[in-house]
Amino acid sequence: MARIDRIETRILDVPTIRGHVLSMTTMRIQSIVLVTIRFDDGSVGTGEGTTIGGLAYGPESPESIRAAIDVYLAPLLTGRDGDAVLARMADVDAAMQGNPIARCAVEMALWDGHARRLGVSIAQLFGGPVRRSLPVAWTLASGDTGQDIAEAEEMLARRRHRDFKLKIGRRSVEEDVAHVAKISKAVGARASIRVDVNQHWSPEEARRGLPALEDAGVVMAEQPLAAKLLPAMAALTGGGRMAIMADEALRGPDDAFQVACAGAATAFAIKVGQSGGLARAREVMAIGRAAGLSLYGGTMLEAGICTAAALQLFCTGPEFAWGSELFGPLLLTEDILSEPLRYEDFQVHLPEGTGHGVTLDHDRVAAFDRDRPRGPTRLVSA
Ligand code: MUC
Ligand code: MG
Repeated sequence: MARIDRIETRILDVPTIRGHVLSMTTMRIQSIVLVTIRFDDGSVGTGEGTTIGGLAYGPESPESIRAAIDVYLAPLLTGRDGDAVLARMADVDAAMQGNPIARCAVEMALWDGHARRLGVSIAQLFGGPVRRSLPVAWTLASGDTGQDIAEAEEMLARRRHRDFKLKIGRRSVEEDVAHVAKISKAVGARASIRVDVNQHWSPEEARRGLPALEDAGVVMAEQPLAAKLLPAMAALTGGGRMAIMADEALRGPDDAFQVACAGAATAFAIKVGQSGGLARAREVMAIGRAAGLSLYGGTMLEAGICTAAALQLFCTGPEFAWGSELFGPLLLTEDILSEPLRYEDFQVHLPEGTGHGVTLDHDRVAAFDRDRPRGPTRLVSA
């Protein structure tokens, strides 16, 4: 048995390679909460909890994720058996409501430590991979149509991505449709075009926007309406040919069951953080599959640790008909892994090795640590 000796957290602020324009925020940095669990046999597990745009995307922020772990979960779990991952998460559930990303970060570090002690990968803990790679989409969200087209061309030429997700919902429906149509026309049959509205349309806007997007060649729309509008989402799902994907509506298996029963999606974006951990994400996958829905490996634009852990899980699951968008590390100016994940031939490849299969570059982690020691502040006199 390996007892949990210490749980440490830190927040890294890593710049993005360009502004990432979503309907609710423009990201210029990504704040990553890293969790290190040290066990009494000397082994270590690493987890990551990441959200988008502070509190703009969802109810957890980097600071709340860190506080939930430091103040509540670390004292609760310290001294307990770290190999009994599900038992530890039952302890967490008895003490904490909500906070799915904080829950996920701790669970991920426990799976990682457990798998490394056994000398296996997280995928092997979940029954073993059924595939070694997943197609990986890229989000075109510079805020400028011309720049998005240039970026798409570059990704196609490098054979890195041929599925593009366009972030819309900030401008008028008509402006967004014109933007999407230009990009879709430019790439033609060489790429698949999807959109993500991030809950920003009303049902009426969606009824105008979706047919126009369909005419422009868009094949899938992610979370066009607010997460709570399940009946209206169901009407959209039944109303057109385009696939309708649930994202923000899926905060774990209970929500997945409600969305599936309401017929409020044809596809599920599976996110490990939003689901509350890997085990719960697997349950979301099972509910989606049981309801006859297609799956997509989603992201909260996480860095390498969470991206690798999600990939470990997704590679054990049923077919992901929509592939994945596990590109988070590529949006950052610097990778925090000692060996980056491999993106080749339009796929992201499962790393070899134990645990989540990746390791941190500790120098880079220290360089981006929000609390890193800084040089003396120069006081400027008035
Ligand atoms: C989302 O809502 O899907 C995933 C890719 C991206 O660009 O933003 C995220 C969040
Ligand atoms: Mg989304």
